[in-house]
Amino acid sequence: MRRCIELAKNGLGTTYPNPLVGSVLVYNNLIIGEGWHHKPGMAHAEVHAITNSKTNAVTAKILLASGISSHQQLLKKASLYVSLEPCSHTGKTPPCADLIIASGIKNVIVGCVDPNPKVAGKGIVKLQNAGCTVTQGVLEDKCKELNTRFFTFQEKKRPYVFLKWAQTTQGFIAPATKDKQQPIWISNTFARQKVHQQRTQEQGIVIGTNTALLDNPSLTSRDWFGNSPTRLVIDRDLKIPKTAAIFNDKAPTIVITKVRQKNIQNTSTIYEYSSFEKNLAQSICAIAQKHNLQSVIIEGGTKTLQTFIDEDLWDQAFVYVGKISLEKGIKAPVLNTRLHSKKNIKDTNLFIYKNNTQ
Ligand code: AOF
Ligand code: ZN
Repeated sequence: MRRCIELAKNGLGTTYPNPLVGSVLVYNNLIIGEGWHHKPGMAHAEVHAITNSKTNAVTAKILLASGISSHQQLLKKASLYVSLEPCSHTGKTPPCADLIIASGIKNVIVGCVDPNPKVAGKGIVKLQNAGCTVTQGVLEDKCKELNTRFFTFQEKKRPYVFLKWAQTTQGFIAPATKDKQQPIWISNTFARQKVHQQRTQEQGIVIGTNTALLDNPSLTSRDWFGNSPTRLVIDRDLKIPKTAAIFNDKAPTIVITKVRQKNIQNTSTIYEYSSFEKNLAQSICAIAQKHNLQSVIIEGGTKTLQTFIDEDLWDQAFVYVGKISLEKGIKAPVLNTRLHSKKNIKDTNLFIYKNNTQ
């Protein structure tokens, strides 16, 4: 199951809206096939594992050395491990449970139940009704953790929320005044690359009006290969000029505003109304949910980040602390949470917090 999780992680950033899933086929303690889900609309992990077993060198060796006559006969004696319950429904692809049954596999080991209401235990029942032995809940917590975004989205009906900011050791996220409309770099280039890597793994990225006006960020993934997230910008009174980098054509942008705006079809900027009276973070999450964004990074500034902290609507925080020194500046948000872990990225420290109340 640990290998299933490892394989599944290869799909990080490309499986949306589908979960990360890995699968391993085992005979006599030897892996004879493995695979993971790559992209929506493409084969599920179990399909890859079974297909891979046909051409796997270990399978060939076993068939030569044992009295097992064919790959088909070998599958009858093999065990299939999968980090998420095999699906029972026809979506973009046929049900994996049907394939497993048709392949003659009798022993299936499942990490966790699929929270998708179309599956939700029905895959396991289908296998059991066909005479398969199903063992459930192996490394269950780790398998759920693997798909924490998918689970949060399905069960809490909101995206998984990451907070992210960079601050100086004195606790400033930006100087008090700036003469140029661009970000001041507090963290080092390696940390910045990590930030861009994370952008390729998440579906949405949120900033407030001041950040758009003062930093003019484009919020795309330039320093890492992969998708750029959908940009969500809070612009209550539509103050951000159309020439701002956030409106470039590199990714879609959702403007959260109090001004009733008509959406023009086939443009990459979408306007969504929010009353701005209370619970703004909740309103942003509802908009992200509506657009099927399973995870969002709250990128700043302090006011926007503090809104999510005050409404207790966040799951993980990434705080980069860089070496540069600022005499005066804009204070970083305040998190009253115990530190979860810390990483050193050369001279930038990354502090990771997890929200225990969620
Ligand atoms: C599995 N194995 O590797 C994955 C599963 O539209 P489809 O056919 O691709 O179905 C997507 C749903 O299937 C997805 O929402 C989730 O419930 C399940 N994903 N199931 O047996 C896999 N990725
Ligand atoms: Zn499936």
